[in-house]
Amino acid sequence: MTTAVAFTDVSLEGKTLTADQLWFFNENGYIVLKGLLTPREVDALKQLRDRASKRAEEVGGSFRDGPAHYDVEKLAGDPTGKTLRLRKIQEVFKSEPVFRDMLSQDKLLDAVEDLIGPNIYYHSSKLMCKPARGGRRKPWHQDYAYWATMNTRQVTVWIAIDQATKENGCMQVIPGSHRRGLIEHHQLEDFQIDEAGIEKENIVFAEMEPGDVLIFSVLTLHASDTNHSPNPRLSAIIDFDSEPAPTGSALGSNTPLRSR
Ligand SMILES: O=C(O)CCC(=O)C(=O)O
Repeated sequence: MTTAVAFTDVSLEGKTLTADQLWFFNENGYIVLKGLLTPREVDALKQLRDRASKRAEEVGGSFRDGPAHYDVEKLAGDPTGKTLRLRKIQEVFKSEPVFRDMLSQDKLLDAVEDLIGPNIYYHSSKLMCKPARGGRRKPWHQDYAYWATMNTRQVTVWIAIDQATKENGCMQVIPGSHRRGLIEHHQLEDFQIDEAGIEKENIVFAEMEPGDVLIFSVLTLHASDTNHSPNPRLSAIIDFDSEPAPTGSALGSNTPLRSR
């Protein structure tokens, strides 16, 4: 059952970020906007996760819905080795209207416009479920490394749906790392940088409340730990481009969500 959500429940006043917020982003490569999504919107995304988890259970594993990928993982520490949990939905923007409507709202695009300019294109998206007790870690990386032929004027928008804490694997960022350019990535535990280069004292743990939004440059180094807590850590992720996708690109779009 799809829940109707009133997208007029705008909680952010004004269209654009303040001069202080823009300065902070330029300096640090990230910014946190508190309470951008309403509790009702947060709840609608939780219901999306619950519906998708049920579908994965019925299918008994990972499955596709058009261009979207519903990926399950084995529950860590489960002695039967058989318990599956929905890990993420890749390209969820293309399969779930609730996600698409919520993540292309003006209150989000207004902030994105301030960071990448008035032409905004959808690039890619995920619903990250990070299940309780074992949802896997994401090693240090820059998103740009995954699609390095594109313009670097892109941002990743990461929205906390559940509370994100150190214990359940909140996002971690290295302030100022977006100014280092693209760092070499290798296929190790994942596609990632050599983590010996991470200065632990510089890590900022982005602990967030449901509805808070973290926006970072696609060159900002980030990671998240395993979820050691008894609670899931649901988040919505969407990347926006300032230009149309190059011809033949698997990701991105040629139709702007917003243009001058
Ligand atoms: O949500 C997370 O834990 C990390 C996700 C991430 O960095 C990514 O998918 O590129």
